Amino acid sequence: MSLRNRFIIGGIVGLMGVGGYNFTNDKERYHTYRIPLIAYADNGEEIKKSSIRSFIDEQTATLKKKYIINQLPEHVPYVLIGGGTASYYAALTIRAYDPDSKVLMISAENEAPYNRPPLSKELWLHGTENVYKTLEYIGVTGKKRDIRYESDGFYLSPGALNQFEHGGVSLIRNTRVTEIDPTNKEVTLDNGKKVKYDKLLIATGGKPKIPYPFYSPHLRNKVMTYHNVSDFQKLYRIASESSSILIYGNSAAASELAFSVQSKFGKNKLKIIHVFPEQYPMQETLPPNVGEFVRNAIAEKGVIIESRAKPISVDKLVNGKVEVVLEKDGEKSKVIVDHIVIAAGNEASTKLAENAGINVDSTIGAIIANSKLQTSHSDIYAAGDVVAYENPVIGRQHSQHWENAQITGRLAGQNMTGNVKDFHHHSSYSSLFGHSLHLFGVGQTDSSLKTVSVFAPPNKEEPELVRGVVFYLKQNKVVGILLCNVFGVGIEIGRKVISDAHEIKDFVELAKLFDIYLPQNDELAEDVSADGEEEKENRNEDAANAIAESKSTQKTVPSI
Ligand SMILES: Cc1cc2nc3c(=O)[nH]c(=O)nc-3n(C[C@H](O)[C@H](O)[C@H](O)COP(=O)(O)OP(=O)(O)OC[C@H]3O[C@@H](n4cnc5c(N)ncnc54)[C@H](O)[C@@H]3O)c2cc1C
Ligand SMILES: *[C@@H]1O[C@H](CO)[C@@H](O)[C@H](O)[C@H]1NC(C)=O
Ligand SMILES: CC(=O)N[C@H]1CO[C@H](CO)[C@@H](O)[C@@H]1O
Repeated sequence: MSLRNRFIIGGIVGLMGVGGYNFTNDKERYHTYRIPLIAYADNGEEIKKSSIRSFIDEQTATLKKKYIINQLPEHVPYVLIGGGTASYYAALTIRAYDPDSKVLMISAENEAPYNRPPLSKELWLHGTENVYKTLEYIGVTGKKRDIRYESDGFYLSPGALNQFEHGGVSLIRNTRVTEIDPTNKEVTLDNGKKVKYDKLLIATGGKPKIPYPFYSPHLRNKVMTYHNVSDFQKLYRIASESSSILIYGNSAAASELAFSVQSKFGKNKLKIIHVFPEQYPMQETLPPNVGEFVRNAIAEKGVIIESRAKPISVDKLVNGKVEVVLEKDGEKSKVIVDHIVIAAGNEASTKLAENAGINVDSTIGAIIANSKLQTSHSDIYAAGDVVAYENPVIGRQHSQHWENAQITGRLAGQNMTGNVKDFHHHSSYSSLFGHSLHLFGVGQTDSSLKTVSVFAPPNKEEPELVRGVVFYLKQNKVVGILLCNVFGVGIEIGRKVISDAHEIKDFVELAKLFDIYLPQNDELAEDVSADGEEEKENRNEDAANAIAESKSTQKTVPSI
């Protein structure tokens, strides 16, 4: 490597050091970086401007990989396997319930989490000019939409995870989890690295099924499945160059693809042949009449539909085409095409779980979870296409749909945070008695405990309005707090006081944390009027406060 190249790489490293290690944001970083750069290759030749970008991309990718691997924390509280819809919504929900949490997503895919359904619809039908690269389409509202859930900047690099006090979501791409060790609570990645977790989510989705006779190594570059962005890009290229494609399978995605690809490239010379052994499209989910609607819609676009057709054999021909022998109503026929796309449903990716001893339902082919999405191992959850969970009403449920992935992802995420933070232990409640008494309790508000009360003195104008705080104690540590007519952030402060678990000597000082002293102006009036009461008069500010400990001691609180 020449000195000059080393300089360039040094520059990249330097830049990486500055911005909080947020490599995933490097698209933006290039804009600031590109300006004065002249790049030289090893042979000393200048690299032309247009190729600088790819040169840097290449160098960065190598560094990035190395750096990310080195930066991988040894332990991350929440580890999510998979970079699909279920995993994404679990990450969001974990962050919502446990705001400072650190979440690590490990995804076998190149792309950050994205919305899969448009891959067989919108991207073909309403894709923008460079949809192949941008993955953008025009939505129903006429606005440009991107299938990705978040821009790259949303995700922290794994190294940054431990540097940010308030945590975040980190994404490792192009990386598979190869093993789960539930005993040591650790996962192994395909690069050999290991990460420990407190809570683990398996959201590995499914793999496309390849039925006989299409599964054969010698057909590999002629037969493709269809599941992800790279498949979309591959098929887009193939469809733009081919004159015939056979789509095999009777899934919704198969019918959609036949319709969409024919719509997009039918005006070229492309002909789609849609083959399936059933009577009508999407027979597994649709009644016959609706199935016929689908058939008509696809046929109208010019797709040739071969229903009740069973593939017998597939062979590669010398001219690069493939020959498929079909059997239909007892008769054999040959179809010769440029390419074959299989869209015959998915098989859930349960292997990882199975190898870890997690219960899997082998008839359904899915990980078994309870109604909380918890697997047979209490710290391991599962969501999305990969899980069959107990639905209290309908029993064990296995769905391979987007909304199910979203909902189970959210539920699993929420449940995973269940016991993580003290914050959540101190549940709060409120009790209202008209406008005169609003009680808010947090923690253990049990009257058999010793209590200390700090109340504002009675107000002449409103003798009945009490305002104060009660501390519930165990060994002089506050375990519960009751707020009387104290509004605002009092409950949050209460939670903090309980979590801190300090031994308290001066309850008067402690009480000053709460808003129990009457305000100077209209503050209270605003508070209360929000609850329907109009209080505009000034109040008596002399805080000759009284404190009453349950076992008799009386103290006087200084005025404020
Ligand atoms: C073309 C197409 C069209 C669709 N259209 C619709 C539709 O219109 N309506 C609908 O409801 N549903 C539709 N679906 C189904 C829907 O997309 C899925 O139900 C949903 O994506 C499931 O989400 P998931 O997160 O469970 O799994 P996936 O989205 O499959 O994500 C799983 C992720 O895990 C990763 N992974 C797997 N194993 C590992 C490992 N060992 N280590 C690391 N990562 C791993 C995968 O790479 C992937 O990123 C469609 C699916 C496809 C393919
Ligand atoms: C996309 O899915 C195909 C199977 O349809 C698989 O072979 C390929 O590895 C996947 N690519 C990525 C980037 O996940
Ligand atoms: C927060 C939450 O829902 N936690 C639950 C997670 O699942 C276990 C097992 O069902 C429950 O005990 C928790 O209450």
